[in-house]
Amino acid sequence: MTAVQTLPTLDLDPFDPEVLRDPLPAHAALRDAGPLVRLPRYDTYAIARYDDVRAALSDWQSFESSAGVGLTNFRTETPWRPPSLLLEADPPGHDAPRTVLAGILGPRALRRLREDWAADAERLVSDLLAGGSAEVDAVPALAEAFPLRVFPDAVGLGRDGREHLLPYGDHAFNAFGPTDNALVLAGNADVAEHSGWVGEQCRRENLAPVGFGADIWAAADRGDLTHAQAPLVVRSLLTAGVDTTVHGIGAVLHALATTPGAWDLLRARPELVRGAFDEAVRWESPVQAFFRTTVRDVPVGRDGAVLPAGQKVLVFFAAANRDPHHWTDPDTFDPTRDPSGHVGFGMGIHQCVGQHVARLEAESLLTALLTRVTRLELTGEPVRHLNNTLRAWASLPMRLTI
Ligand code: HEM
Ligand code: OVM
Repeated sequence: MTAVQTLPTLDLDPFDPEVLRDPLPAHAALRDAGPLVRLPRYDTYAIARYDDVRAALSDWQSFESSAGVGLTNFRTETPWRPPSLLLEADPPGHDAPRTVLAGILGPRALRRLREDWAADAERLVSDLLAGGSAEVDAVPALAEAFPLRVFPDAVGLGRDGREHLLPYGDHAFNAFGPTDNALVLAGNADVAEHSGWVGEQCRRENLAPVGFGADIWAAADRGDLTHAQAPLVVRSLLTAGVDTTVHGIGAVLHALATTPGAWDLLRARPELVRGAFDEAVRWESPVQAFFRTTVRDVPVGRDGAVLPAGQKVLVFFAAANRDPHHWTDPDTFDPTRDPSGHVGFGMGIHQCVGQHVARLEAESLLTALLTRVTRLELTGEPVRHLNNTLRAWASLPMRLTI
């Protein structure tokens, strides 16, 4: 059995701006070092190999989420906001909110949105192409514009204040990192304002009578949730449902613009669109990693490494999604690949409950673009947006040729 002291150790700060700018070498180093790696910088551990990431995500009994899935340990430190009833919860408390949201955001329930979102995407694209071929920054013009057009309406938010959504989510994802890190400190300045607005929108009287928000309150009326839980479940949608899809769509647009032949292939075979989005989620992993906390000593991998009880461990979805021991040519974005088994949406009891929403948004927008745009290409250097948890683009200068 490997003693704790002999665990492979890496002097690596996963939240350093240089690592966030290009995390792939750090992920490779973590995979190569062993199944379980000590990160003394934050007195924590990391799991980065595909099989071990899946094993940890499957074992919620040993790897809890209710101590927080960021670096902050809710047992000993105060969370920046009341914990999520989904993400930062374990069974049995996790069960009711999860069952409710899984119904509201499930494939059956989303069927009534499909036609509307297809029409919304066609309008967005035809406005962009009104003057013929167009040069745009695809981040604001497409990756942000489309989710911000359809998702707040689907939740049932009012018109005013929607500009709080992206910065609120961005801060929430930064806040999973170290609380004294520059990205978190910069976000702290405005967090009260964004948080205050988000909290207000979760109240029943501020939500439209039809939408995901109203559905959550109706679940409380049926007794599937308490009325005290309803606003926090709405808050989960507003926290997890915007930046994620913006950066997921940014990732697939970047992938399609930079992979030779990919756009032509999807134009010829539109049935590949859904798989191509999931492949982009694998390739980019818009949500890079979350922590778990051990509730007992847990063996990791096959060489006897043991993670002691009560420890934070960073579980790298992104590293698992490019593990060469599992994937052929992991660094290649291949729209014909079967990416099933990727952990870009997590796995196990916390696997993304909004994944069908994300896929429908991406499919709607890509389908509209593929109908009108014959060529998609970068016209300048793409610029990264740095976040402690998200892998994101700030700017994607592109030409859309009709
Ligand atoms: C959970 C990624 C879109 C709501 C998760 C998890 C991941 C993830 C990796 C697992 C967390 C864990 O294991 O601790 C993504 C990505 C998205 C996306 C990459 C877009 C491409 C969305 C959307 C919504 C959403 C659109 C809401 C409509 C949630 C919620 C959870 C979650 C509420 C917590 C589920 C639970 O703990 O049971 N997401 N997500 N996500 N996601 Fe997403
Ligand atoms: C939540 C939540 C769920 C997934 C991701 C996330 C900020 C938040 O339930 O609040 O990131």
